[in-house]
This record gives sequence, structure tokens and C-alpha cells, in this order.
Amino acid sequence: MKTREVNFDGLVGPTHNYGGLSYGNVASQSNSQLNSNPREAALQGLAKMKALMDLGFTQGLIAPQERPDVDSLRRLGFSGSDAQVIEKAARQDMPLLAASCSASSMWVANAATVSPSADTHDGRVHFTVANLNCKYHRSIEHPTTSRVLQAMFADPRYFAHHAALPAVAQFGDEGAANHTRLCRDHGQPGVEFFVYGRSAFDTRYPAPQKYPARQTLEASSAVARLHGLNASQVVFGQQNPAVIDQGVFHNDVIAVGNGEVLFHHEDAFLHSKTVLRELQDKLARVGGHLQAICVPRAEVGVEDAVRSYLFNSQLLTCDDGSMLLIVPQECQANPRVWNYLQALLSQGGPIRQVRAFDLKQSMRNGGGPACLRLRVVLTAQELAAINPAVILSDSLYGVLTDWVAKHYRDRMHERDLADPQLLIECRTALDELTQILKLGAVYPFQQI
Ligand code: SUG
Repeated sequence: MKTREVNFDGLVGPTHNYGGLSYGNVASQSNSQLNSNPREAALQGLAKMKALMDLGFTQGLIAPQERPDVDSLRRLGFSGSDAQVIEKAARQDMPLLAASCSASSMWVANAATVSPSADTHDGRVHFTVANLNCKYHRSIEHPTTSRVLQAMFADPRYFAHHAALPAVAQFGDEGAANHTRLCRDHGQPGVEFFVYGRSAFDTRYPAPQKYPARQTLEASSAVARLHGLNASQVVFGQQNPAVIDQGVFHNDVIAVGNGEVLFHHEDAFLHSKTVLRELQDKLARVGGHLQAICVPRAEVGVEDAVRSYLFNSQLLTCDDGSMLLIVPQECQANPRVWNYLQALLSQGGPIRQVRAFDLKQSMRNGGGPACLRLRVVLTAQELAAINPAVILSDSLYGVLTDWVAKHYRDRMHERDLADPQLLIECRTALDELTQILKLGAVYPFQQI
């Protein structure tokens, strides 16, 4: 069996809500305080996973996290029983309670950066969990993310896990959302493309004026070092600060790569020509030929890209070598984007098919198809070494949809977060999930 890319999607957690927590993420800010539907959100995500499985792709999933995060609230000075902690936080600092309740771990493109064994110094798959240091509600994800990933990729002969980078803004790390791998074939050595928003230590680099640049050059460099990547196979490129200021808070909102293809907006990168030339040269050294598909701003503006999430798509290689683009339905609703996609398909390039999915619940918080998945390239041996219970099958899909129907609410608003019953519901659901996915005790409430 060939080496393949496996997509592990984040399962949406029971507290999914619109907290307006992400300054710089246009959808999160503009949908703040809307009613959410956690059940529908989880089912939309599962439907995408199932559809990709039905198309013949190996599909995995990553468990959600325990929320409200009462341990974090305790660290911030709220005391008493769990119910009292929640009640005090709701009374004294509602934004903090909302941040402690976010189901943001669903966007697993931010869970970690992953380098396949073909690229690393010791021939193992390397994971560095992202510190997500730019936003408090995301910065509390990585301890549980580490435990969950280690419960999935447990065998140290094949998998190496690195702790999150130091928890300071200078090492702000957003994981795979700012990392793309280009290669001739998934099993061959590839070029790892790290896209950063700013340099923390070198003031000569430009930076956005309005919104934060979440990923630093220093963080990207540290991850490349930790993974033992050869300098001849790594490219660092800076995101265009002007597009960050238009709401492109992660590089995966403006570019996506797969195989030899880099699908990107004309305004995605600073010094675009130089970056693309370096990618082309380094890819050529490992036997590949870069195929950059540049979307001109005259056809699709940055605003359209941000609203439709055209680039937050999954670019997947089908069995016949052609590529399939998985986009959110918002692309279909935008005539400029949809016309562009129709024209792209008719050109006979590498992208031959487009499929649109309804992911509205996640999209309203700025999370499209690409945000919801973590890509892990695995050889047949490595795939055989992972925890098989996290790989989707028809029967697991059935079990999980029943599990969602049993445990998830169909409506959530900020005021519901103060209900101590929500924590009990979440723990009950996750306790059952750890058994379904055979994860062991990965959650704080399960630690003794
Ligand atoms: O970090 N939204 C997430 C969206 C992450 C998207 N991921 C990628 N582009 N890979 C974020 O901004 C909003 C939560 C809220 O407002 O309730 C949020 O966290």
C-alpha cells in the first residue's frame, strides 16, 4: 500500500458557540452572540468526513476538549466547587467564561505542525503542538491536544511528539494552518513551506498595522529545527501584512498546497516571486515540478476570498492522480468565486473536481474545510501503528452520529455557558467518547 495523506478532522465539541473571541477573524467578530447549534455543527463536520471516506480517502478524527475549562478558571483565581467556579466566572468576568467554553479545538489545522517521516532527520513522523499563543481561548488547548495526539500516534518507533513552544507572543505558533508541504509524491521527500506573519526579533520585517500576525518567523524556524528538517527542503515565506489586515489571520485563508500544486491568491505572500522561485528550485531538487495556480485579484478580490473561504479548501489527490477541491458552500454563493472555479475546471489543469460542503456552523466562526482537518502523511507501516479506533468507518460514523444526538444541545447562546449542567453534559459525553475512540484518560477530569 502506498504512502498516503490522512486527514484527521476535529470533531466539534458540545459547547460550540459564537463568542466573538478572535479579533482579526472577520467571521468570529461579525457573528458574535448569534445562537449556535452544537449538534448541527458536529453533524456537518461528520458528514464531510463521511463523504470523503465514501470517496475512498482514509479519514480520521480528533476528539474535542473538556469545556468549560474549569482548571484554567481556577488558575485565574476562581475557586470553590466546579459549579461555583463557573457561577463566579459568569458573574465577575463573562468574557473569560466564554473563552473557557470555546469549542475552538475543532479547528485542528491549528492543533500541530506535522512533518512526515520522509522529511525528518530520524525517519519518524514529527508533531509539534501549537501554543496558539495569540488568543487566550486557543492557548489553553495544547495540553489536552498533546495527550490526544499521543493517544492516537503512540508508538515511539514511528512518532515523535514535541511540546508546545514557549508561551510568549514572540513564539506565537498556529500549527499547520501556516505550513504546507509540496512534493512529487506523498511518500517522497518534500519541501516544507512555513509561512509566518512577522518576525518577533528582527524589526526590519514589516508587520500588519491593524490585526495581529499570529505566527512568527522564530516559531516557524523552531518547529523546522525540532523536526530535523534539512535546510535544502525548507522554505520560509512571509505572509503579506496587508492581507492579514483584511482578515487573513492564517495563511490557509489565502493559500493551500498539495503534491506539486500551490493554489494561492495573487496577494498572499510578500516578495511572492522570490518565494515561489525558491519553492520551485527546492522542489526540483527532490524531483518535483512546482505548479503554482495564482488567483488574480482582478478575478477574486481578497475580500471575496475571506468571505467565501475559497482557499480554506482541501486539495486532495484522487487515485487517478487528479485533484479534488473541497470548498465550503459559501464559495457557491459567491458568483465571482464560483465563476472562477468553473473557469479553473475547464482549463484542464491539475484540479479536476470541486465539491461544496455545508459547514455553516463552523464557518460562522471562521473555520472552513481546511481549518477542520490536520493532515498527516503516513506510510502503510505508520498507518498500521496508529490507534485504529480513530479511523472513520461506516459503523464508527453511525456510533458517532448517535453519540452526538444523545449528548449535544441544538441551541447555545452565551447565557447558556453559565449553566453548570453544561460541564456535566460535556464530561459525560467525553467519557463515553474516550471509550469509543479508545483514547484512555486524556481529559483533565479523568486524571487522578
Ligand atoms: O482561531 N475561530 C478560530 C478559527 C480557526 C480557523 N483555523 C484555520 N484557519 N486553520 C480562530 O480564530 C472563534 C471562536 C469564537 O469567536 O467563538 C475562533 O476561535
